[in-house]
Amino acid sequence: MDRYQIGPATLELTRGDIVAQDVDAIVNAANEALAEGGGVCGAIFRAAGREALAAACRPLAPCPTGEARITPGFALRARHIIHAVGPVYRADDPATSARLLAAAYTSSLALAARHGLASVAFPSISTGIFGYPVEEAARVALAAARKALAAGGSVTLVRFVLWDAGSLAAYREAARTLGFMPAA
Ligand code: AR6
Repeated sequence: MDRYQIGPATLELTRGDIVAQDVDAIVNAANEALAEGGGVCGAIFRAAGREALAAACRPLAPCPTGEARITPGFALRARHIIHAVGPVYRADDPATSARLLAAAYTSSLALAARHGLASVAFPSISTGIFGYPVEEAARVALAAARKALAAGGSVTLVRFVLWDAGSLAAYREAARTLGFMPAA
C-alpha cells in the first residue's frame, strides 16, 4: 500500500478488489442508465446483491456522464455505493474526456462529503470498457482527488484500488509526476 499526505487527508494506492474494501463508500464505474454492466460494475452488483442494487439504482437514473449518485451498499462491507459515470474515451477530444473524467471524481467526492462520509475507495474509472488510456486517466484522477481533499470536508481517506499491476504502476507514476508527498 502506497500512502500520500494531502493536507489533513490520506490518499492510498493499492492493488486489489474494490468489493472487499472496508470503507464508508466504494465507487462504481457506472453507465448513464445505472444498469448492471461488466467489469467492476458487474462485480459490485454481484457482491452487493443484484436485485436490491438494481431496484435502488432505477429511480436515480439517468446519471449523465461526469455526475454521481449514491445508494446503500446492501451486502457489501461498505455502507454506501457511489455510482460515478466516467466518459467513453475520445481520442479526437482528449480535453473533453479529461474534463468529464475529473468531474466523475469530483462529483463522487462532493456526494461523499454531503453524506458526511470519511473514507472512499475508487476503481480506475473509464480505463476498462470505456477505453481511457490508464497513464492519462491516472493523472486526471489523482489531480482531481488531490484538489477535492485539499479543499477540506468530511472525507479524510481516498483509496484507489487498482485491479492489475499495470494500472497500479501507472497511478504510482502519476503520483510521482504530480509531486505527491509520501506519508510518514
Ligand atoms: N475491483 C477493482 N477494479 C476492477 C475490478 C474490481 N473488482 N474489476 C475490474 N476492475 P471497467 P469503465 C478494473 O471496464 O472503463 C461497465 O459495463 C478494470 O480492470 O469496469 O469505466 C459499466 O456498467 C479497469 O482497470 O469500467 C459501464 O458501462 C477499471 O476497473 C462501463 O463498463 C475500470 O474498468 C464502464 O467502463
